[in-house]
This record gives sequence, C-alpha cells and structure tokens, in this order.
Amino acid sequence: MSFFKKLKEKMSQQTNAVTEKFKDGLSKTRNNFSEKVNDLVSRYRKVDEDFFEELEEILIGADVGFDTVMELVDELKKEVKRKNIQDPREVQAVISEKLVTIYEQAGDESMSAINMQKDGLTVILFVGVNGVGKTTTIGKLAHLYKSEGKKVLMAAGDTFRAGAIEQLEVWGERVGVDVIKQVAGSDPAAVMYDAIHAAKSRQADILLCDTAGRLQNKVNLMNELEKVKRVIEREVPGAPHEVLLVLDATTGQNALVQAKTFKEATNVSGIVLTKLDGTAKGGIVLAIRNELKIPVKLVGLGEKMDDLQNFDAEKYVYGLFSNLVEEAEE
Ligand SMILES: Nc1nc2c(ncn2[C@@H]2O[C@H](COP(=O)(O)OP(=O)(O)OP(=O)(O)O)[C@@H](O)[C@H]2O)c(=O)[nH]1
Ligand SMILES: [Mg+2]
Repeated sequence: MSFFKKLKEKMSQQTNAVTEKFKDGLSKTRNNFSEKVNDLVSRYRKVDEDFFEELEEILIGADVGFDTVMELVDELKKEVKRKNIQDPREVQAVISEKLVTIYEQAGDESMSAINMQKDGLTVILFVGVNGVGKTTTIGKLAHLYKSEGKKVLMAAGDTFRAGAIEQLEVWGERVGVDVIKQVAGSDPAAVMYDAIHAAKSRQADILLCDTAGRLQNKVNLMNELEKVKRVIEREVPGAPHEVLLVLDATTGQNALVQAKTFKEATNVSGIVLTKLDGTAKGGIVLAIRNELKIPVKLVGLGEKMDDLQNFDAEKYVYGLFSNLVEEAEE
C-alpha cells in the first residue's frame, strides 16, 4: 500500500478537528512547498540529478535546514534506486514518507509527550526570547488542560515587561484559570515560590510558569532563569518537569540559533514551535528536530485558544500534502 493511502487511513481514524487544525495551520507552507514539489514532479520526465538538485533547493527554501536536506535527499536517492522509481510523480509519496521517518528517527517518539506526573503537581516552565508566544502558549495550554478536567494554575513570572502580568490575567479570565502574581518588578523567583505554595495548598495538577522574554546572549538574564529553576527544584523535587523553549517558526533559521544558546544555558526538555500558521516555511520543524535532537512537543497553529496542538509527525506531513493524501485511491 502506498504511503499516502496508509496515511489517509490513519488520518480517517483520528478526530477530524485535530487533523483539520494541522491542515489549516499549515496552509501557507502547503501552498508554498507542496505546490513547488507538484510543479517539480510535473516538469520532469525522469528522476535524475537535476531533479534532486531542484528538490534540494525547494527544501532549503522551506527552512528544512541544510544538514537535514542533505540527509533527506540521500535517503530519497537510495529509495528511488531500491524501488527502481522512474516516474517523478511516484517520488512525492516517498518524500512524505521520508519526512516522517527523518523526524521519528531523530529521537524517541514517546519523548514528544509532555512529562505529566501521575500523582501530585506537574510544573512546566516556559522560556524564550521576546515575543515568541510564551504567554499565549501558556493561556492555550491552560485551556487545554482545564478542558481535560485538570486543576490548573498559572504563575506570572514575567515581572519585567510592562503589561505582562495583565496579559496573563486576561488569558486567566478567558479560560477560567487563576493567576498567581506579585507586583510588577518583583523577583520572578519569589513569584514562583508563591505560585508553588498556592498550587500545593489548592492541590493543583499543573502549574504553568511564564517568564520574561530574554535575549539568549544576556548572561544576567540567563542566570536569573537558573535562579527561578532552582527555587522550583527546591520546592518540588523533580520539578520543573518540563522546561519548554518557545520558538517562533516565522524567524526561520534564527530559531535554531536561539535554541542552541538556550540549550547551553539551561536543560531544555522540549520545544514549542509557535506561529506555524504564519509561515510558508514550516520545514523548520524538521530542522529543529533533526539538528538539535530536542523534541517539538507542541505547535501553535493560530492565535485562538484552541490553536495549540501536540506535535505529531504524521499529522504534520498530512498538513503538508493533504490534497495528495486525500486524492490517494482507496
Ligand atoms: N498566528 C499566531 N500567532 C501567535 C501564535 N502564538 C502566539 N502568537 C502571537 O504572537 C504574539 C506574541 O505572543 P506572546 O504570547 O505575547 O509572546 P511572549 O513570548 O510571551 O512575549 P514576551 O512576553 O514579550 O516575551 C501575540 O500577538 C500572539 O497572539 C501562533 O501560534 N500563531
Ligand atoms: Mg509573555
């Protein structure tokens, strides 16, 4: 059975709402990337070196990242040879299949789930540079967990930027989740201390901790993050259970640079890739996973409260090639 047929079957077993989110959120990338691939396969009569060279350019143009592109195209060449594929159209399904394998072989798939504690409090710390979508992601996630029946609290750890506490409170009201805060300018570590004690006494399941946007090259801000983490560690052994680095997909390769420096400063356990809906270069997901070996745990596919999804390589590839997948014959 072809990869597209298999994918179609799998997707039909999923809840429609989720696959639709990926499809809608990736429409810019799909229009850009998949259209180019379509155009490529229709222009070539046979699969030759020139074909692969053009494919490389398309992939690099979609922010897949140089190393990943080389690896992917290498794999493709082998597969084309092994299966003796002559028709460029047949390569399309192989490309999508390889995108999934490249993503999945880069790490343990089970790692892409959020590390939730079965008993007691789960603390999740969000870090990243200014404006990437930390606060928005926390709001969306609070909504998600609350709708699953969990008791959620948010900690207003960005005491630095004007209006940051209020922004989190707006989300709190919108999704019906309390925010633990202090006055602007307070020590963020003290806010975390308060928030953890509130979470414990209210028997919350999840505490989502906002932090100020910080430039990765500002040493004092990075040190501040370590202090925040130390307080959390001291108050809840084993916490924070996740340190999620939020990256803005529209910043392309710069997101990779940010990830590398944050990774050096603190142990990042996962990535939240936001604004995938706002870029035509959604290939950055693959670059992040393959080059950093950090799992992308969540993706932002829009600004609304339900526009946050657990990342899933197959749904992602479906979002990229949904028209072809849908056309696959039963
Ligand atoms: N289209 C789209 N916009 C998003 C997404 N996530 C966040 N945004 C927007 O990005 C902007 C910045 O989001 P914030 O959540 O304030 O970012 P932040 O990282 O908390 O920023 P600072 O607190 O300034 O460091 C807002 O306008 C959000 O609506 C997404 O997945 N898609
Ligand atoms: Mg913020």
